[in-house]
Amino acid sequence: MSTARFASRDEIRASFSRAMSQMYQQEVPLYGTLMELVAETNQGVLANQPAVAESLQRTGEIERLDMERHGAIRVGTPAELATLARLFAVMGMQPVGYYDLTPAGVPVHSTAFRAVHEDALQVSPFRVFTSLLRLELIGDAQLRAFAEQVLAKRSIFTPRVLELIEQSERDGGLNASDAEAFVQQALETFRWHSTATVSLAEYQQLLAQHRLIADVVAFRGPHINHLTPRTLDIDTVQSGMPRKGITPKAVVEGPPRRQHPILLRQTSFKALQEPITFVGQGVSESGSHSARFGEIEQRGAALTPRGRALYDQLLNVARDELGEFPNEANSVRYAELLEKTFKDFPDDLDSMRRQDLAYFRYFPTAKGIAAGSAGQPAKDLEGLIAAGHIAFEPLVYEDFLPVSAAGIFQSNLGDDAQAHYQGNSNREQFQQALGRETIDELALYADTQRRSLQDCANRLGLAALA
Ligand code: OOG
Ligand code: NI
Repeated sequence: MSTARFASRDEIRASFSRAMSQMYQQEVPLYGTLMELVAETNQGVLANQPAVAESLQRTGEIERLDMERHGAIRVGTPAELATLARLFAVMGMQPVGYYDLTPAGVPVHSTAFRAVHEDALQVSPFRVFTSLLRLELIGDAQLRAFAEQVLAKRSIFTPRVLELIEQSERDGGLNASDAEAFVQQALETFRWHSTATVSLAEYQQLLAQHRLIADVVAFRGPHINHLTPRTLDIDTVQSGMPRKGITPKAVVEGPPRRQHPILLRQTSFKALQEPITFVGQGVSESGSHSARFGEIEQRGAALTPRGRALYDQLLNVARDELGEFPNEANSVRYAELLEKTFKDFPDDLDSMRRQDLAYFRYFPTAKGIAAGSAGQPAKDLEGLIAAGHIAFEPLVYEDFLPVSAAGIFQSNLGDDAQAHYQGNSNREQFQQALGRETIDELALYADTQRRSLQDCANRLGLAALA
């Protein structure tokens, strides 16, 4: 019998996330600068806001704060997406959610690969926002055929990583040294290539169709286009960027600043122009390409379907009233409109919980545990909360927001990228390419909440808690 011990998938993911961060810091020094600014800001918040520090302590999130990040890639074919799903699965990352970006003029649909269980997220919350180019939306049939042909020729995975994926699938995991090799090999898929696979003229044709199409088709692989650390105060980072020589995008995406943050707020700095060698018929031509940028995020409470509906509604009201895309010129007014409309979203945890707007994690308090099963003053959740035997903290939103993602894409693709696509949302087609269904993110939060209630019941000596 085999006594092989497998490396934990969560540890492989943590190690991959560290390796990615190191690679990106070397490749894009401005990302390192951004990391410094985020670390300084987070330290300031922890020192000055004891309540925030306490809450992070209680949920254990303080441990994951420094390793918290997400990245993004864009792939060209269903086969590439399907193999990526298998590669991410080795690290315990599943496709969660479906995001259609075509209404915003970006010809992709996407999912986020991430860990799904709270214990796994605790070890490493690393996520990768992964987009599949919708080639069928390229209007020019000749160019579409060209793009298909170029993509068909490339292999974005090293032969060794393909072997290791198969081995992990066959054996049920990888041992420590194979896991290490896997991380090094997997990294290659996400590396930047300063040499394109097409000529400058071909690149320009692709670019004229859509900047994103050029970004996916003209290169050997799906370079990671940004990595995003998590900050506890995005407004301070946003206003601190210029001091560090970083130019932020005009507005912070997502909800306004609140006492109790919800969902996700994001901002980024513009993509860099980087030198590229294009290869034509026996000639090399110099040019440039812009794809890579830096982003920061502040994560808040995961919302229930009801909370999410309210968020979407209020965001729409603010955007309708603004009457145009948020930009440099209207950014102050946009912030005011958000502030005003979101007054209708309760900003205290008790209301958010009672009105079923957010998901929570429940904890037995020391007092509750000390009371033991005989000493519980109530058998229901509300009674136990009132008695101080159970406390709660909102669950962190682990996912993305389509309107925000579109804003991040747009700010990095340039304003000339506002295209209009007829194609409709096509989750079916995406799942077919992926080779499996995407997971419903709301079900995951509900599961975590339920498990925390069961844990409270167990530790307070009660059968169950509704
Ligand atoms: C992805 C943009 C979306 C986010 O955080 O919402 C994104 C991309 O540009 O490929 O990263
Ligand atoms: Ni991002």
